Amino acid sequence: MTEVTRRSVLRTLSAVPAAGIAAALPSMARAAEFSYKYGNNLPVTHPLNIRAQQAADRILKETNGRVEIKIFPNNQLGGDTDMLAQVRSGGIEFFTPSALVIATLVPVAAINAVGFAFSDYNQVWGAMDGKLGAHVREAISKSRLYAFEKMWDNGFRQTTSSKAPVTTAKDMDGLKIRVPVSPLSISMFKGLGAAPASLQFSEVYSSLQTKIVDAQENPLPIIQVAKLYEVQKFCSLTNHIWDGYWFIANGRAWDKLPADLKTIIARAINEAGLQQRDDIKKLNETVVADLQSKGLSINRPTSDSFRAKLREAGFYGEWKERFGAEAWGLLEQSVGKLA
Ligand code: X2X
Repeated sequence: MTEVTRRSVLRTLSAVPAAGIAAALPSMARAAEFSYKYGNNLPVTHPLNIRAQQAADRILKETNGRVEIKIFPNNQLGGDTDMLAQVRSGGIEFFTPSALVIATLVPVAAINAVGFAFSDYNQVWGAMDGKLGAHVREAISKSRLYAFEKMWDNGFRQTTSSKAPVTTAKDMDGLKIRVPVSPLSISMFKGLGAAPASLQFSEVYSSLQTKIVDAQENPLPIIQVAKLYEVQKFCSLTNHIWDGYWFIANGRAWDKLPADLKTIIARAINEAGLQQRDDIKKLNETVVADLQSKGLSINRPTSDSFRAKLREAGFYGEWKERFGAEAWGLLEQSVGKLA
């Protein structure tokens, strides 16, 4: 602002009664009444960040500047474990943990990640937009967090390695593979005979580069945007877990919001989530060819040997018990009998 305009603004303001000052300012220039931070673990180019930014822009506009959401992508505020602690304490107001990650706090949230449970997206969205998702959201709310209704897509997790392709369960034997900070992932890869290590996503690229681990597992769009193909040679389409992100808010911050603002925010975030699912769906049509062109060698194993190995290891029986009959029953309503 130049001196002249600043002075003329001040002059104008001094002529306005105190209560009218805020109303006299252009709405967007005012400090927002609710200024919120949202942290996540993905690069800005991932559809989750693109759609979240659009939602934040829409929320600012539809609330006439009253609610501003600032996005901190790519682990800028720390790894997942840190961000989960921050959203609980109120250090940040929003976070998108993967189901695997929020399960360190709300164990039943890992139910969608049971190995080889979902065979396609119809099953996934039927369950997560239906009773299973509602069951998980209810459990999340008991931790004083609010989970928005629509889950965002991470994707079906695939296995990459610098050593060799994975064609059957035998190839998992002794494999040093990074998995998220997730008890279910550790249990599953141990069941498959691998040697899994839990690391924050913020450590994945460097740990593959320095060979602390040889392999990792993530959906293809993440392998693409996080450039994991630079430090991996083989990509085996194991489809072993379907993983999604819960968009969550700190419970106190959410409860404080007036109902009309809640409605605007929830609509913008849930609709952005549906668009983000579509983005991933479209990406999935081109991502294999793109990763191949970047030097990844792709193979498509069938799931039989992996399922058999997990059954033999008692994986399904153990997790049925850990999740409880109700959650397991809801999962089986969507995918059929598992164990
Ligand atoms: O950490 C991972 O692998 C990621 C990015 O997929 C999750 O958020 C679980």
